[in-house]
Amino acid sequence: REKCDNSNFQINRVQAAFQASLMKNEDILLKSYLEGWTELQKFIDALGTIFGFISEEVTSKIRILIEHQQGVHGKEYISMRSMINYELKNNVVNLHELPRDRLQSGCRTLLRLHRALRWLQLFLDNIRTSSENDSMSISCAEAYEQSLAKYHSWLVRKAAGFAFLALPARTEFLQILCLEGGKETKDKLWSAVNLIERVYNVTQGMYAQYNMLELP
Ligand code: 1PW
Repeated sequence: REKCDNSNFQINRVQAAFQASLMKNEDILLKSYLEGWTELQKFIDALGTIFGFISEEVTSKIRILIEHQQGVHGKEYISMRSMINYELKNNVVNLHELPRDRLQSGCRTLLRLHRALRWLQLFLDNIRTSSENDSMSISCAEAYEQSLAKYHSWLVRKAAGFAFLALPARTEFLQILCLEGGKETKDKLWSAVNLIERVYNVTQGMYAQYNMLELP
């Protein structure tokens, strides 16, 4: 049995970070958003080395955004809206073709995390409503089909499909994630899922407003 301490994934911390990321004016604080993702990454890492390519992809996207935040224009990367305004005004965003710059735009990078966040939201919700004999592989695959899969190439979809097959049965799965199966866990998942959905909707609204939902 896994030892669960402060270094493990904690759904409470996901909830706290995304809560803190919601600003008053329909905007998202990037620092807290990335903290939420860092905690979600512990979730992904707990699932084993076969999820390594997914974890690395998340690391690389988070790193790009942090690099922008620490760069000379860092103060423009405080919130999602300030980032979008800055990058659009200064032609940082490539609207028509795949970026060739070493440091890709914050906008297209965050859009990838945003799409993946829907997957996690749906998967966490599937975990919440699951019962004893439900397959976590199927829960995960269903969430993926409903969200991120449509943005991925055939090869990535295949690789993801193989990784999902390696997910353990529910009891072990919950232990690995340091989640008890009871009502308390379900309540925590419920509030985290709701918060993620609110953050997702604010982000989605902003990208729609700036017509950037399809950024290459
Ligand atoms: C079971 C846990 C579920 C957590 C899923 C959250 C992370 C999803 C990351 C999937 C990564 C798959 C491999 C990379 C794909 C990239 O091509 C793709 N990135 C994402 C995050 O979808 C698109 O990024 P790109 O190639 O346009 O820079």
